[in-house]
Amino acid sequence: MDTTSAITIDSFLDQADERVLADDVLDGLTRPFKELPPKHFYDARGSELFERICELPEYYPTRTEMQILCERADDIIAETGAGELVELGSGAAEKARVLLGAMKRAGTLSRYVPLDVSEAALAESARTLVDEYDGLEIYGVIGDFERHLDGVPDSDGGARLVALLGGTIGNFPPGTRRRLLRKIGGLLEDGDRLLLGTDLVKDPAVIEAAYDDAAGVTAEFNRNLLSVINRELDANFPIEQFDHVAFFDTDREWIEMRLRAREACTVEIDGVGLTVEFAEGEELRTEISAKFTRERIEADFAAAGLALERWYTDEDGLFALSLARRQ
Ligand code: SAH
Ligand code: AVI
Repeated sequence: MDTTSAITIDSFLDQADERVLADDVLDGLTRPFKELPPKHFYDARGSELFERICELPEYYPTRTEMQILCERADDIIAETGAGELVELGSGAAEKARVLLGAMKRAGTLSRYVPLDVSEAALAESARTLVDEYDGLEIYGVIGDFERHLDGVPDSDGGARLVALLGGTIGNFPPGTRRRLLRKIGGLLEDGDRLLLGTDLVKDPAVIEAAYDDAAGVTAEFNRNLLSVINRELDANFPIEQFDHVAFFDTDREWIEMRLRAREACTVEIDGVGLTVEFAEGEELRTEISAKFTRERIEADFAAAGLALERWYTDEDGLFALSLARRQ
């Protein structure tokens, strides 16, 4: 554990966790349809590329969620009385800044608990925030929110807000999503609230443009997954031979990102002793990003033992923030 003045950072990622990438690769690349979980995008370069995605004109979720938060943060803090913010998948913590500002104005601000797999993003954001908010205590958790929610410290006594923003919940398929929401609900005591950001169903062309931008940043972000595997598992993916693919599945109402092999190739992944064949045109699924309706969110909450209390959206109905409590 690393403690400097107001910042404590606790890491739950150790050597056993290096095996997680190895196991996911071994598992995902030997399936009949190749697939890898999106959490492996976020090494230091992947986190930087995600920050660039957030600035793209086509990628509406970040600026829309930010706009809703800026308009509603004071209401959310007045409604919840929260003084502690626990943020899962905190990234650069830009949105936390808005909520912490509202807590400061309300006179409740006490502690920020970011949790992220990306050590680089977490350490950098903690340094910036502690300089900005006098007296703020930061307890950072480097870990995987699917496995390390136990690493979140007990509440500091006041009401707390647990946030999962950016639409990250949409990166999980329905069953995993509900299990994760149930586990997150376990962090809530009476009076605590969950703040969940979700992207909403809309014109597929708008969604597809957001995941296939003209500048090619999302394509680079997608291919970065192969760089992570090459570096961490001593593999030889010919990265530039893989094309970025993004399409909206209208039945499932999610967008999929894939990487398509332009030519047949054989990849050696020495770190797991695996040889993988890709046929010409074969695709590897790297991410799903589900788009929601209010009904779907209410159903997911009910299945996870949560109840929707407040629903905040923008005037174009692009994105929503839901405030929920334990049932
Ligand atoms: N909340 C920020 C960042 C969203 S990007 C925003 O709204 O802009 C998703 C973030 O979640 C990244 O910082 C990534 O490193 C983190 N992340 C993804 N999967 C994770 C997991 N399983 N456990 C912990 N963090 C995860
Ligand atoms: C982090 N997550 C919610 C982003 C999303 O929109 O699903 C990741 C992303 N993938 C491509 N662009 C952004």
